[in-house]
Amino acid sequence: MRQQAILLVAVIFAVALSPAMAGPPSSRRPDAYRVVQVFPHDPGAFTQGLVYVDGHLYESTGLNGRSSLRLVDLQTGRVLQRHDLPGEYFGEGLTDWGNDLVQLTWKTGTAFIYDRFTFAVRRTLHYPEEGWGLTHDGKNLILSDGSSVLHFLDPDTFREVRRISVKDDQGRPLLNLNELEYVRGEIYANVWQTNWIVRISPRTGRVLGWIDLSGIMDKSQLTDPDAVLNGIAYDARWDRLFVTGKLWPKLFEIKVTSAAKEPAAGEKALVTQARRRGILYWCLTQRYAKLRLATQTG
Ligand SMILES: [Ca+2]
Repeated sequence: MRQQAILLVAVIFAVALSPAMAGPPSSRRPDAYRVVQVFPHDPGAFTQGLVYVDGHLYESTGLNGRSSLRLVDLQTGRVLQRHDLPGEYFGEGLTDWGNDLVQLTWKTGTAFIYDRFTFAVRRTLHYPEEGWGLTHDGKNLILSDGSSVLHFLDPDTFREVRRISVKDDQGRPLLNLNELEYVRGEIYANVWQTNWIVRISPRTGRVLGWIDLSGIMDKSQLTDPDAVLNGIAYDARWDRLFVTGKLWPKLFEIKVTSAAKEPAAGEKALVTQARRRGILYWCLTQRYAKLRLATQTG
């Protein structure tokens, strides 16, 4: 009997702590969105990083021997400027920092710092994790490593300043956080091998909402199993959000039109609790009124 009880507790713990990959990343309804414009995108670009700065679209591509840093013409998808990485490097996340661009590599622990205009390598920095996605909040660089952890780094040294663990609303770690973008005070992250972008609180790591982009790209145009959603860029000046995928022939400007209306499970419980309290308060006031009436008439 005791063994059964221990087993039951172990199962409950295992379920509670299991990574959130089986279902959607939140019990909330996904945010609604609409496609504003569709642009061409190089179907040979294994997109690992995407960033829009001062009217310029920059892209980092991966795979050994095919990794590059690119300046891309948004309207035509044409590559206007390109720097190829040596074959031992697998390009990953990309962000701007002042007049620089910072590009991660996957397993080599090397970040390349480029002059944003000439693509000349100014210096290299090193980090202990795998490099997946990269963005910044104006103060720190924010790095994903394929786990549920986001690392906040000193942009000059890559020293870790703090970290957050991203959890779904069941408290389970949300793994495979990939390409990142800092958008109006939130971190947007692609979840690798899904059609989801999650919106994360930079302070707590809580998932604030999510966008389900299933169906945005006609999958009949994709042949490679690695051709998954990956690439978020934000034009802060004109409030435009761009998304694409690895080897996708299209890049989309989308507008997230509404946050989920459906309250989360926790919020539902609060509403129910408030309603119960309201009913209890109403009953007590009715009872009090009757007692007063009885006292006065008696
Ligand atoms: Ca990005």
